[in-house]
Amino acid sequence: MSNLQEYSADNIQVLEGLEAVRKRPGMYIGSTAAKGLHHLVYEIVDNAVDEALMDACDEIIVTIHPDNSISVRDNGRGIPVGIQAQTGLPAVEVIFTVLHAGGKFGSGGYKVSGGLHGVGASAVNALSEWLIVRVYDGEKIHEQRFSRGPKETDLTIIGDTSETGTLVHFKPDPEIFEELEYNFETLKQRLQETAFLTKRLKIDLVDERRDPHRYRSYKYDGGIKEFVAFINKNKTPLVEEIFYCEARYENVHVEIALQHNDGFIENTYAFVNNINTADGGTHVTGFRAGLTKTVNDYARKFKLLKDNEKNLSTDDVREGIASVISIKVEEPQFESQTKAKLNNSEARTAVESVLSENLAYFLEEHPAVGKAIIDKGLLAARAREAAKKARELVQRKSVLEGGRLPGKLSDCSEKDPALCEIFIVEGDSAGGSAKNARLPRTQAILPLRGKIMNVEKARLDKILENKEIRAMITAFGTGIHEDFDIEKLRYHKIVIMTDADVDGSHIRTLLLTFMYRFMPDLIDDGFVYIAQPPLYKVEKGKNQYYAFSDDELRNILNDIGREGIKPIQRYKGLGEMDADQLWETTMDPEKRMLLRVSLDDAIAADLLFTQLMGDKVEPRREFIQEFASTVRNLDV
Ligand code: 1YM
Repeated sequence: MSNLQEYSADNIQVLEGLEAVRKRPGMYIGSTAAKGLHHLVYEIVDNAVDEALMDACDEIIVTIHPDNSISVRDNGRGIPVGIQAQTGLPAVEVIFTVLHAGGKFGSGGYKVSGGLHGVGASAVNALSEWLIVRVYDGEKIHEQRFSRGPKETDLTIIGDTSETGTLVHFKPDPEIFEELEYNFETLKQRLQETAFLTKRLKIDLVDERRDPHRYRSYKYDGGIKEFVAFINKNKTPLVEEIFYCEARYENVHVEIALQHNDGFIENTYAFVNNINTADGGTHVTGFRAGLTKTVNDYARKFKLLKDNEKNLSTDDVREGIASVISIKVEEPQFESQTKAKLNNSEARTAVESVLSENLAYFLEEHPAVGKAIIDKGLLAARAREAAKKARELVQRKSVLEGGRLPGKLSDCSEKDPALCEIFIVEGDSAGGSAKNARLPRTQAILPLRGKIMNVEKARLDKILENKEIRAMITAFGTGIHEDFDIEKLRYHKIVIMTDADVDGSHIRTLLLTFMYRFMPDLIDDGFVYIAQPPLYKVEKGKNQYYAFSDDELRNILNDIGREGIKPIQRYKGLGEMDADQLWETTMDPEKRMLLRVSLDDAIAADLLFTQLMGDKVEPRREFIQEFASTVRNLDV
């Protein structure tokens, strides 16, 4: 009797727990938009990855079904089906109906703390219209079904099997989520990252919504060493060897891989229990300290730094580095709710010690690598000195000139930045049309001549000598890098207006790279837009129609018929439009379409920019396709 009472009391608690998740989904999975929708998948996959980390599973298959339900199958031991003494229920039922703080359950080891929030399988169940779990125990298949949390069936044997593992199939609840469609690219990226971080684990992604189905399969025997090779894929590595180490220091498991390339940008990705810590933290601090100290010690020991030369700075030794730091700790502490920054102080010591010891050894074994890193660091130190002078010069100049604006800028008269827009226009002739077309009170025009330089391929001092770049920096008013101040932004819409051809898209990309590298907050805060000039003009009688895509052209022609229309005009460049046309189609705030540029996934963006700036064509094409999906449609 008392058992029964306890049982029903537990049961009530269970339902209250799941009800709480449904009432405040945002608290458990961050959002009910696309981000939260994808998060459900990561929660389930992370349980399977935990099984792989215990060496009990080596394959995970994720399937997007035609109804946008998701199934995740692993070949591990299978979630236990035995009755749990505490609750009198099968363990698997408890896993899916009891809210576990931090997803802690089962025995020891480092668990990947489920993506952002680590609330586990029960939260996914609570937020699913239905969920089915199947456990393969090598003899029987056990199945249990749930609906919006509570079970619909008891755990039942539905057949025989020789396999082991777990299958979870769920459909996100339309009562909860605003967005129900899974994005293949988003899942692909995350699963590839997970595969890099869990060496030897094979992860397959199948998209059944398309005919033929789309497949991706990731398996990296080299783990994060292959991650570094991937980051440097389209760059030129300084040396062939990639440094890699793996060790346990007290209770912290540390893995580090790195390789320098001939570029100037640092690409360091840091993970704690497979969570991407975009804002760094103690592990990254330890990495920097260990790297700088080891490289300088090596340089002194082998007389690669002269006695009268200063030590290389941490910035100098990290120029052009691609590195991945992956640590596992039992109780990660994060500075914020978003888990972007690690706080555990033992992580700093662990990473610094493991890196110093192993890198010192590696450099002695590979003197060519040591020499290349130090030569590059010395160049970086010199360039940094020069850049500092160049920057001071730029700043002093703008003060001397009384903050004078670039000569080519046709500024607007309005002083409130929230109302001001600046159009960055390719070429003087288009600049002329735009100048005649604009609203002089709120719209400013900055024409750029020809191509701006590729900021990934030059050092700061050279970049700041470039006229087009200086004109933009002065016009925006914000300064760059550490001097950047968004409060000084003079226009709340920065609109890139380039031709709809290959050159136009190249210039657009260069402009975006420049902004991303020098003023990332401009993009992050949503101030950067891309104008959408039309591709075609169709005229019939007195009516004019503009088409912004081939599809639209087809629709227009279908609607109005082909009879009596004038020859269709294809605009190759902005310069072919007169001021009225440009105003009407592209600049008039009442009618135009603008795309807002958003880079919410920093790691993805960074990899993409890296790909883009390589010398190979194929990754560039991939980039342009993928980038298109990070540019959100926005009517303004
Ligand atoms: C598709 C999702 O959840 N796999 C999975 C989960 C578990 C185990 C194996 C497992 C863990 C342990 C022992 C243990 C979980 N078990 C539990 C609990 N795939 C997926 N595969 N035996 C099996 O941690 O000791 C929670 S998750 F708590 F029941 F053991």
